[in-house]
Amino acid sequence: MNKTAIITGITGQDGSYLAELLLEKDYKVVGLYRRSSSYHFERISSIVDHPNLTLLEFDLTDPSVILSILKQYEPDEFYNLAAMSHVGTSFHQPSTTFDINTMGVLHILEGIRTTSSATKYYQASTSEMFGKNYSVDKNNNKYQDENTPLIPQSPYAVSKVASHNLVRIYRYAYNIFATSGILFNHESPRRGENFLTRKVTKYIGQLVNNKTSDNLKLGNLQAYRDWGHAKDYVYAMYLMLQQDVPDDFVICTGQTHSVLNFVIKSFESVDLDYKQYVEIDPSLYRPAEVDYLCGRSLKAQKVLGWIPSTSFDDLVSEMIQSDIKVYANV
Ligand code: NAP
Ligand code: G4F
Repeated sequence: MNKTAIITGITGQDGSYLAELLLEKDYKVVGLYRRSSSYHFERISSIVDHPNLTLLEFDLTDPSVILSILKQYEPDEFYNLAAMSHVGTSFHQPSTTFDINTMGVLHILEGIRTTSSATKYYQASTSEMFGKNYSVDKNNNKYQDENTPLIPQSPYAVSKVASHNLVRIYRYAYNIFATSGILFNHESPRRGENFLTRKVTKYIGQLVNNKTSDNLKLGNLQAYRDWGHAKDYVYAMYLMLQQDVPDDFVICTGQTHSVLNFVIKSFESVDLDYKQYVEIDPSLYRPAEVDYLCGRSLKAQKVLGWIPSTSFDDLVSEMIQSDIKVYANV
């Protein structure tokens, strides 16, 4: 019998890769998307007519539609990837961020508890939850893992800490299979255009094709991020729901690079000097920043058998080449 999985946020970066993965594994996938006044299925264009894919309109802020979908499908697995996922925006729209990222999670957990208690639930938790905090090993290396206490630094991160704790409580109080993946930054050619990596690679794609003469405006270049590939990370989500016991898992590469390093590498890969094109725009600085993220995924390696397969250099190169191609044809 085919398993049934519900994916929220199927139009996003991770949702699109996860849907492809589960369809390859013969799942029946129910992809939930929010209403839009224009077509927004670009990331799922290769699967949109797949016979095992059903697309349904919903909104994470509306509990009634979530409940009725859960009642109708009683899915084996539920991957909640929908979110207001931009950290900078969460400072301008804190209330919306909580409605979607925290109340939305509560609506799903309540729906599972009351109507579909055998469903395995995946929550998209995040390394942003560590905020200012890190652990230090005996060689003075700084890192974050499942035991590092959370000190969130943005409304986004606080909303995700709240939902992370809701998942933990529903797991223990109601015996629901609810797992949180604490994923560090992951990118791809499908990354949203207002996240740092894609903003840079999109600009280079336009520059190389003579489609822009503007400077690239960026904010803080001094923060460090542990960047992996989204395709590797959705495989980790799938593995988490194949376990017998729910738990929390950090997913990361274990290597960290500064934002500046990402910018330098990207421009160098097309033989350009970033200093001639990048301009610092103080309005892009965040009111509070997460300075340093570098994960340790020993638990995921041991329990899930998961390791990342894409290097930082390959990630940069894939994103640059993709955007050069995209803007050659625009
Ligand atoms: P993304 O590309 O921004 O996708 C977010 C998805 O959520 C989109 O499909 C969006 O729909 C949908 N959405 C937003 N508000 C909604 C609402 N009110 N109702 C229904 N759907 C709504 O994000 P991503 O990078 O794929 O990330 C997936 C999840 O992982 C998110 O929860 C994010 O917070 C979390 N996460 C991401 C990373 C990362 O580095 N990418 C790391 C850790 C955790 P539209 O297409 O209509 O906008
Ligand atoms: O690409 P970013 O916006 O990603 P950020 O804030 O790390 O959040 C992403 O990863 C989280 C996991 O840790 C996810 F939970 C979250 O949903 C999202 O996917 O910014 C990366 C860094 C930051 O330090 C930011 O201040 O780049 C810096 N930055 C500098 N200039 C910029 C810019 N970020 C953006 N988005 N735009 C800029 O112009």
